[in-house]
Amino acid sequence: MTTKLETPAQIDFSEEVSEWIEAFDDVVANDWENGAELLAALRQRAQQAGVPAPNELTTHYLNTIPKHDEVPYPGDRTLERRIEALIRWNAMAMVHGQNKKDAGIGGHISTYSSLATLLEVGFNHFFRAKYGDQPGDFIYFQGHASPGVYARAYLEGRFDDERLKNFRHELRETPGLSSYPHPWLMPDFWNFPTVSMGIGPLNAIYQARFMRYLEHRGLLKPTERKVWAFVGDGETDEVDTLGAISVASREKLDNLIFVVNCNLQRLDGPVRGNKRIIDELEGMFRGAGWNVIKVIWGSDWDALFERDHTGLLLRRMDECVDGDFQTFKAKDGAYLREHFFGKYPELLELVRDMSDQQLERLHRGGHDPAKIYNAYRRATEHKGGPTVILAKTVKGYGMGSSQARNATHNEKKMADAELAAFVKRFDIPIPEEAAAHGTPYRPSSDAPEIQYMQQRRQELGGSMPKRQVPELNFTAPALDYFAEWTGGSNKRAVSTTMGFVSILRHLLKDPKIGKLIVPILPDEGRTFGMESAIRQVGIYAHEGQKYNPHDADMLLYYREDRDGQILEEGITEAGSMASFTAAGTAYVNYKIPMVPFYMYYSMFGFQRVGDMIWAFADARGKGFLMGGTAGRTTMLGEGLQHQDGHSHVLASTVPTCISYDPAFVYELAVVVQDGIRRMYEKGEDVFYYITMYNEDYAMPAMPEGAAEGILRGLYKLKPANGGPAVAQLFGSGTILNEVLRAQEILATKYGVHTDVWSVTSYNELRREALAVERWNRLHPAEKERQNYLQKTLAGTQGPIIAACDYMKVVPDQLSPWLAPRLVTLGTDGFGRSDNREHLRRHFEVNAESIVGATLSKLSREGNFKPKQAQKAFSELGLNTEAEDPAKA
Ligand SMILES: Cc1ncc(C[n+]2csc(CCOP(=O)(O)OP(=O)(O)O)c2C)c(N)n1
Ligand SMILES: [Mg+2]
Repeated sequence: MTTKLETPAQIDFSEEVSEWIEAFDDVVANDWENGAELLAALRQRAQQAGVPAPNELTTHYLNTIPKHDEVPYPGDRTLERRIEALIRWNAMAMVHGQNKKDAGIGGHISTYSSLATLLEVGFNHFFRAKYGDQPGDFIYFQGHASPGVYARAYLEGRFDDERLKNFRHELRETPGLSSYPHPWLMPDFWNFPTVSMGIGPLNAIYQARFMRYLEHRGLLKPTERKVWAFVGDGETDEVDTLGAISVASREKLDNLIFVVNCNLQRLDGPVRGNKRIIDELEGMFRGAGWNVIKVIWGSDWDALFERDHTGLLLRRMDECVDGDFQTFKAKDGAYLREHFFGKYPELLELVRDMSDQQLERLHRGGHDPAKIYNAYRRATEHKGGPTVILAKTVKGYGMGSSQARNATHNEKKMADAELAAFVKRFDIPIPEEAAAHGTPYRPSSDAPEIQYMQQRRQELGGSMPKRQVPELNFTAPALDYFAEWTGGSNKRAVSTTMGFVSILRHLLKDPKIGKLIVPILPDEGRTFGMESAIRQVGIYAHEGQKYNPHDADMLLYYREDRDGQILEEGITEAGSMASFTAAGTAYVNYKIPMVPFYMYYSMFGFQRVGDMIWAFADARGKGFLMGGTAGRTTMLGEGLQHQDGHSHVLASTVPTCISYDPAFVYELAVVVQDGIRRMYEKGEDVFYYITMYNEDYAMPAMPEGAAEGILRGLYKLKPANGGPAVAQLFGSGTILNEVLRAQEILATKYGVHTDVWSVTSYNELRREALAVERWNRLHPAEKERQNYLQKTLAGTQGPIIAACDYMKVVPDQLSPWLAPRLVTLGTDGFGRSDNREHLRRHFEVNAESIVGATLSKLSREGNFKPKQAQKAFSELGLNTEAEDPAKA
């Protein structure tokens, strides 16, 4: 590209400096790359000479692409303007119409009104629905702009009027349109949930990275596919939005494009009233190594810049803060003349020939298709790293008196007069009366604008967004494939974590599905004993291993590889969750059924990235969350912040999350096998949460016929020996060992015989029981059905003492069907640093406490002498007057 600056430098340089500038201009005119080289050389020289030459991260408040570098707009501007106007109207009509007939149903107009042109240029010229037989670009839409996306789909003929009218009325006869992008609710339409701010951009980064991972591992054909993330400027306040931007540059993700819709406002007010958000973001993204393209001013400003030979116009812009810019758009042209141009007489002179109306219509870059097109073009052609486009827009653009007002975000209804004005301004051929009711309007399918938009989409591969799940063609390994783990550890003391890692390594070696397994770690691999897997399949590193690892001469050295299989994310649970999301939705996005296993400290899972897990479920993600170092008393020594006693409570809140708390490796193997089968062979939209412990003990072999009970959540592990059982003991996770010890003590010391049950999932037992209960409630005239719990426990005697390493509320979930038999022991309260023995005594989940609880309950029921029960507490070394651990 050669460039000749035709305008003189718009700054008052001294004569001497002007000469230098002229020389520089000549160099640039010859070849801009020489210009860049010269500048770099000058900087280096300045540094040698001790002349301060700091790297500037922000540039003037100008478009990054100068006018003379622009290419002409390839589309039909008239037809595209028409299409955009129709979409604007229908987006507004659907929100307005709903609120008119159902006040308070809500919806957002102003986000889309600022975003419309940014999306339309993409839809007409960039967003590809496929690359040959390969899936197309991925678009993360700003969630609150969904009405605009629906309105376009409506014009494309993808929805009928009824569906549009049922926006936010999903429970009516015609399925309505969901408020925001939710694949769960519209599984053939939306791909990516984005409405919880910050989650979209974060997931987009890791999506782009996962795309490269698949390519480098030879699982995906490299294409020009892009990940586009449309982000609100207010949304950049979320740590999730900016927290991982350095990942994108480090990984050289030139398949990633962020478009920040800088309408300068969030919900309550300006994003940066006293500063400029575009400058701030420019500095941050450039500092992080991104290619930054600012799209600030529309083409009509170009003429003013060309005529301004003093540099004053630029100076005036650099003087204003966002609060000013917002006010300029909330007021009229006369105000702009007086308060913006009016500051300098030369600027007033500059716009002397323009009417107030013309001034009012001076566009911002984010509303100018030509500027946007050029930015997108540059972004898609940019190599070596990610691009961010900072597009300046107006919130509530075209919405009359609501435009750029602080209250505009919540604008759902407009006054009849404003609607009429809108229809007139955008030339929508519907009567005023219909406009006031928010009537949708769609020209006939042979209208030139509709033909044009259809043709554009056809050329780009079809409509978007669109979600299509392929046939997975996946055969899960049968249970006997896991015989090594269902057969027990042969008296060797191992943990469920160790058992899992060896299962994982086995899966990784599988000739069929091995390559589909994605182990994900947030710097905890060694804690889980993953060194051998690191050596076995390597850590994914897009540049390979450029250094000689210090442990290269050891068997289990730290191996990084371009086609490494492990995603070692470093210390970022949010980033790891984003990788898990990309991998767990690859079955639909890339049509490759990847099976992710994300291993992490269970304490830093649901409570740390719970919202991302919710979005993962919404996206119909599949895979295994493996909560390691689980249990409030099993994770010894670490104390209050590490000891997890509630992740199962949180797991139960996610409808598609199936959770298990296995005690033995065979239980875990059965769950993993069934999980792979259900998710990938049967295609169920569920995912798994499995807790793993780091306590070593001998793993028994799986009892005959236990598999079904393991999966349903309960099976009898060890029946009473020496007499009929007078009580039932429930145990799960590592605490099952305490329960087994309690069974022994009760029998030998107190002559009390009990059955021991392994409860692998209280959450699943409850769900099944609730479903049966619902059926019974809805069918009072039919024979009452029994749930699995009732059927399994039928005929058992005595109280049920349930102990686990989780909060009591976990087993308490079964109270509706087990009360008054049920007594629960759990780990309510903050963690403590100590060893397991002391922790279990403190939380009253050790064998002795279980014995005490059993005798106490039996005595309350008249089946054991109360005084003897009381005595037992002291015999067992239990302090009955200790502080309640739930409050300690
Ligand atoms: C995590 C989260 N917090 C709060 C909200 C509520 N909320 C919805 S829109 C919005 C303002 C968005 O402002 P911005 O990102 O600038 O988008 P704009 O509508 O201006 O394009 C807020 C706070 C949300 N959706 N998600
Ligand atoms: Mg905003």
